[in-house]
Amino acid sequence: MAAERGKSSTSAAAARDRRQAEALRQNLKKRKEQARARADASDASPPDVTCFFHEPSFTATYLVADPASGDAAIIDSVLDYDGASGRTRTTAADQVLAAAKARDLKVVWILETHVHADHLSAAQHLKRATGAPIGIGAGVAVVQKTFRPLFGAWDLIPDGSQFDRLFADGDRAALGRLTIEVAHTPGHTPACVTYRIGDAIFVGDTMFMPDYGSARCDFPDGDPAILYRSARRLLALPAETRMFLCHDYKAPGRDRYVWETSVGAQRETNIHLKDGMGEAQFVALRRARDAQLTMPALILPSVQVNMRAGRFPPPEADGSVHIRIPTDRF
Ligand SMILES: N[C@@H](CCC(=O)N[C@@H](CS)C(=O)NCC(=O)O)C(=O)O
Ligand SMILES: [Fe+2]
Repeated sequence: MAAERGKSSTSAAAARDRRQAEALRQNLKKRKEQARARADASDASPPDVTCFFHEPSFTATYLVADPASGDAAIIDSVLDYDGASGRTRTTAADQVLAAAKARDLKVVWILETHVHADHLSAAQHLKRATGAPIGIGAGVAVVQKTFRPLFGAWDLIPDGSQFDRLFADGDRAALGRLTIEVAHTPGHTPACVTYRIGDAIFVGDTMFMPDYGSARCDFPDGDPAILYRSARRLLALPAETRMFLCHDYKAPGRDRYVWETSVGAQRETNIHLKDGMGEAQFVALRRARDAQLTMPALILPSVQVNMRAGRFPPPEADGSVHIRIPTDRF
């Protein structure tokens, strides 16, 4: 009898232990969910966004700051480059650095939305000046594999290791008290990403202003059907989400550059991607437009530098640095 009682009280104790362990697990899970909700709520505080528009390449560079901490990110910087002379300057990038300094901001991220094909990135200059890491989408390795043989870039290991951080879809990074959330938004290139910071999204070359439409999809591994799906994903965000573009080319009839719009405005009026535009219609439209476009003036210098995280090809024995232009390849 006594032995029986002992056995049943042991199994009762085991059951109690299990219940307690389960309660602890549930408690921990709830606390994690609450912490995540708090982090998301703090993201509601809008970041300060300043645009620096580089007219020679029609590029919008952004200085994005967390007002609470003073931490900042620079998205899609430009290194001035004169194709005729091969001369580089850091004028545009220095303006961004000066603005950060004047506002006592600490640059903690240098971000690229993609391997740009129309301007050189100033990421290396910014990194030397700030010590901040350079981030890009993890798909950059695909771009490197494609272009390595085309540029004879045999020094380049095509694994993205030239960058400090490779972002996969859904990755998060801190910007002071704000969170940078990364979405893989391919179509223009296979490696394109969008950065969401608070109520703002930096969409790179996906959509352009509502009156201009969308980015071209005729680069290697570009695909209009894939761009359409990336765009629909962005357009599922709240209508009031501020949307910052990487370029503006002034649509016909517009006489000033604009680089900011909203999810709601795009859904209502984007000439390629407003609500109701189907995938097949978009693909046909995009293909027709791409057939008329010439190569960006700086595509050959840009891609070989930008896929190296803004570094130039290695110097020759005498220290001189050369950009390589393949003949009769493109
Ligand atoms: N004319 C510009 C064109 C640059 C260009 O092709 N930009 C791409 C983004 S990297 C694009 O999507 N352009 C759309 C268009 O020109 O309609 C140049 O030569 O730099
Ligand atoms: Fe682009």
